[in-house]
Amino acid sequence: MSTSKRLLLVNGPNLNLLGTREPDVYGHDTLADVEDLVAGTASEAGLEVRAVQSNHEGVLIDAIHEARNDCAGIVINPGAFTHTSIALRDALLATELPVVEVHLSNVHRREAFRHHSYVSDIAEVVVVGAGIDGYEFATRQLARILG
Ligand code: CA2
Repeated sequence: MSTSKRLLLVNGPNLNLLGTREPDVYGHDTLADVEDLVAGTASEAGLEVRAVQSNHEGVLIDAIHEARNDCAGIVINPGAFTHTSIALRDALLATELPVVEVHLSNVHRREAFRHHSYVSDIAEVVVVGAGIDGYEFATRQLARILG
């Protein structure tokens, strides 16, 4: 049985398309690149990673609920659910786990509807606009929080 701590990496809707469309906004890296980067960064800090991406709100909520049992914290890019989902927020709160929110783009430089996040005020750290590097920073921040 492994004794190392695990983090849950959550990527929301449409992030499975990373690297295939809109490279000017989201870059050329793929979701697999993101997951590899987080796994490598977490490993340096002695953490394991479980990664989930879904286009379905309920699937993400179920994965967050499961994290209560065996994860120490959550790195999440909720995609567009950032701006719409009280249900996702409630699920994150219910875990009582530290949350780090990350966005590839600088949402504050985009449309007004992207300026509000249902997650930011319950997150320990929020990272925006750093592209895929933001996931590395987010992972390091979660590792720091977990001590
Ligand atoms: O900047 C981010 O990381 C976002 O969470 C990305 C979401 C967007 O709705 C948020 O406002 C900000 C959209 C993800 C869509 O990802 C795509 C990737 C490649 C091609 C098309 C969409």
